[in-house]
Amino acid sequence: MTLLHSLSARAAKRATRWGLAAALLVIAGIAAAGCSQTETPTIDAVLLPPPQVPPREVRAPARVVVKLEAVEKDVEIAPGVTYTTWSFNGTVPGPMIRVRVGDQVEVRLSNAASNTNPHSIDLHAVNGPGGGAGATTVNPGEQKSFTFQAKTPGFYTYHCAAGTVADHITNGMYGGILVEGETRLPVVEREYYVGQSDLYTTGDTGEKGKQSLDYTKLVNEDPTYVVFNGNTKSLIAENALKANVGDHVRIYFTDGGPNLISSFHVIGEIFDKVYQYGSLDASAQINGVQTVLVPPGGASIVEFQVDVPGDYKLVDHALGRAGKGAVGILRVDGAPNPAIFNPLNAGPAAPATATAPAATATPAATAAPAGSTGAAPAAVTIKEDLKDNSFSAPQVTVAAGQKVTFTIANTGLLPHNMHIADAKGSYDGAGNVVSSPEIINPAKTGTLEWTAPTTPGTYKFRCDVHPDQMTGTITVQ
Ligand SMILES: [Cu+2]
Repeated sequence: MTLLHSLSARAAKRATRWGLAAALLVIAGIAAAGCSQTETPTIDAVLLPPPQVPPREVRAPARVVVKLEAVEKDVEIAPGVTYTTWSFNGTVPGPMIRVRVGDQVEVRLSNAASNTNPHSIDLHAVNGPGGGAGATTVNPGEQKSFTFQAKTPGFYTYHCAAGTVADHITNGMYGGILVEGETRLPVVEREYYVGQSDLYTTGDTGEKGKQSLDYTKLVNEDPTYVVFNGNTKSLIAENALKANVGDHVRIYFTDGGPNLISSFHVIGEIFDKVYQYGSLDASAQINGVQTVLVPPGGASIVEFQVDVPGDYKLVDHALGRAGKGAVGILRVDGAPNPAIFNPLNAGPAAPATATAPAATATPAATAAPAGSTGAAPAAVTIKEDLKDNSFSAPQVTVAAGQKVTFTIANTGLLPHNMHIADAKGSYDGAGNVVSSPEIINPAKTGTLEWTAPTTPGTYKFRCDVHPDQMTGTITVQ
């Protein structure tokens, strides 16, 4: 209307020059040109891979085009474990969609001809049959679309509703859509998007190689993996979420399921505000919450300010699931804040990266000095605890030619392993040795047999799950 008014005003000015009849012709021409199209702009939804959140926009209602593609591809869901995921736009969860109340949302779903299954989308933000599933059921090679009006503010799940539905969701076809109200959510320093889902593979947890869907486990609700953002590594090590001390963090959390209710918790934080069930109605907002329940096909928005630096774990507080992958990290950088948190038993202030004292192997009393008699030194056993995320003995000293057995206990909440590089420092080359089992789940133990080379030198080891944080060296004397 604004455009029409201003053009009309200009036309009226011209009327004083050209005469009323000419002005009326100009106005009629504007009306015939279809002014309503210029009133409601068409924009493409910004779609980003998780954990990214589309940018906050303050704008009038628009026609928002959401371009989604069903993707079927093999990905790694845990170290060394591959699985054929089905997804929206190639990520699990699919991209977060951000619209506002009053938008006409046009959802376009295409299914590549190279795919093998029909797919569809049911958005819980829709008022209409199937949430759009019927209107978007596409066979390989097809594209379909529908529009809906975003009516009720909130953060909602979307998912594929083809097949037996549960199989399409567990394979990765779910995501979240935010419908903001007239009043936008306040600006915060950090916004993240996290989805939880449960996977059911033919092999056991951690079993290497290509895995496929186990329908019996699926219907018995006996998951092999419970993960954030599609795999066990999405939010740990170099993929950790980041914030600085003082930041307000908002997490849009959706539970795709298909089966498990999430007890979402951030260890060491209290949610300052929770939008229960993802509702943006004022009545749904509660303050000071430790753990939120998020049902499959549901969502929540949590907000908290971080006061103290360190690593904060994102978990489903049904903590048996941590061993199945449901762990993420929020890494907070900044100055210590002893008024809020002050570890009194830590002794004098130490750098955050201080390592544990070197563990020196204690060989059998009769061990001969290496090289003195030509006899190999006696075998030794060295204990390594895997913590989140460090080795209890990051520096080890052994004799040349010595046989070493590492006994390894995972005392943390995350899966870890121990992997010794070869003489050239390679974790792939000849002579590298990895623990058995290759991935040691929380509360589990493993071993690693290694014979020190006869040449003195330094040998690297690491955890393959946390290669940047969990490292150590073996000095061979
Ligand atoms: Cu599907």
